[in-house]
Amino acid sequence: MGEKNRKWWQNAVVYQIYPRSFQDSDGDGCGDIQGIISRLDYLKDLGIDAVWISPVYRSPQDDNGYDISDYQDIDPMFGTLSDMEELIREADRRGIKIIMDLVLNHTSDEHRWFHEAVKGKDNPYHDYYVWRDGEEGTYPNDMKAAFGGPAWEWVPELKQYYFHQFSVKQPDLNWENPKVRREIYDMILWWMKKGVGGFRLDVIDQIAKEPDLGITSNGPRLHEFLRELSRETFQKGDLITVGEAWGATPAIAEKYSCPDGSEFSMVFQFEHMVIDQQEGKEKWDLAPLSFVKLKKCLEKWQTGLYKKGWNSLFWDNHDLPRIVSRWGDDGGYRVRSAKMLAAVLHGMQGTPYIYQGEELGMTNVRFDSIDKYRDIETLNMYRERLEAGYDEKEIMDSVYAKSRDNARTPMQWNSQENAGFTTGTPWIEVNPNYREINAEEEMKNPDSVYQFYRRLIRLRKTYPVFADGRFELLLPDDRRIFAYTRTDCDTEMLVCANFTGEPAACPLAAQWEDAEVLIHNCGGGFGEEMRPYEALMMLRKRR
Ligand code: TEU
Repeated sequence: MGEKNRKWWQNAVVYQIYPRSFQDSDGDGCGDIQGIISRLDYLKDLGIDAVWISPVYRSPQDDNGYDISDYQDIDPMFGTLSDMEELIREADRRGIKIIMDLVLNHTSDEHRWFHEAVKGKDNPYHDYYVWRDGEEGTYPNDMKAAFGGPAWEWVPELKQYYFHQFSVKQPDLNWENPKVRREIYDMILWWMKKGVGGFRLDVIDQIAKEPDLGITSNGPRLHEFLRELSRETFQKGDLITVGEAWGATPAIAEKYSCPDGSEFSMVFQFEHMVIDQQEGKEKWDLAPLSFVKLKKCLEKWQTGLYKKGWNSLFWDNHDLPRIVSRWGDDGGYRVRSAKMLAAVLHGMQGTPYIYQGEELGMTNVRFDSIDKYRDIETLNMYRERLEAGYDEKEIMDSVYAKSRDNARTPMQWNSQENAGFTTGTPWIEVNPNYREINAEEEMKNPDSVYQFYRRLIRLRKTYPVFADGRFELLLPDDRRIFAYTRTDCDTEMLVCANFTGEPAACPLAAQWEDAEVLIHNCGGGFGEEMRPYEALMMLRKRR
């Protein structure tokens, strides 16, 4: 692609903030916008270019802000609109862009539009949502909501059901209605005027649903809607846009991330994130990670989008368990395995996303009681599975492995009370390991996970091969080693990692004897046997 044609976001590293768990500034136990502002220098030090902030709009917080009741206001728990403007300004001063989270598939049932919509079938806002006539107790069909229960909710006054893919308090918007689309575009333009640098689009592949056909994602009109959305809004600026698309394949992602800019910059795909669950079942139905499958999946995405689209690179977000607990070792090899996972991810082609605390090697949490959990998805699953006769211990094992709250415990800033997150009572308990794992400690320690991420970010900015190089998977069937090369016109880079806690034979060292080591997560050289979780990156001129 070459430096000239590269878009700014193809060289960028993005950091995700889950605002309620990042930094509290006023002692109410919930993170807020002033808290984020107070930590901008930390983000600057890390070296990231943009921050994606999970929703801070006005919301009853049924799904922690993914249920929006006013897109053009800030929820008082996070601050005010003027705090938001200050954040955009202060971030800009440090060369950091702010990416807002757009939830366009649904609103809160407390949104003004929905209040109007339930007033009557002839209300102008009625058709903003998805309705079906019917009788109480007989659902239009058997579709289920993502957070449990039927996807239909009865409104007795209207003798109609409304459709909701998520909680009952998240009614789906009707994208077939051009007025809905216009309202959304105007709202986005309003945020663009405020200087935001981009958008993350929540469950965007589910907007073009066809409930009568049982279709949720990838509906027939999806890309038509997306191209209109992009033309009317994003293309009027130089933004980074990333759609959340659980249902994407590389062929679909080619459309989303087409270099002509007709849709988005890129999407989050999740194929590599469901490899440790039983096929065709729910994420709670645990299965061991198939490592070879993981490598081949990532290879498919790396080669599939090469020169045709663009990948996002991530292990973690606010919906996923912590990667070091999931595929690394959060015990004795925590530091080394967290670095290994970082190296494997950051060496690939695409825009890397770091989820708050990942750069510290933060781990999953194991609360001793379900009462300490807060997430609607976790709590609903717990209740449903208990009723269905599952063993409590088995349910808790699923919670420990996959609950979204694993990622939502407060950011660990220092070893003081509540990890420096709040002076009040945190909305969810802090992970007790904050005394060992925290930012203050890691910023001082040259061998910390934090310093490793910092160096990875700098490497990406130094060597064009990170952005441009062609990906080739080596040793595809090896059950321990994750190795690949990235090659551009004059450079060759090798990323080689032992993905396991056992020593692993690796035939590559001899071929790379003359190369320069860019980064290495343990002492000593690159040998025929890799140590547990050892990882390194090497670079050489092409012969
Ligand atoms: O998540 C989309 C989504 O499909 C999730 O329900 C996902 O399946 C689940 O979290 C996996 O455990 C997005 C947001 O990222 C999530 O936080 C919201 O709850 C959801 O949309 C609804 O807006």
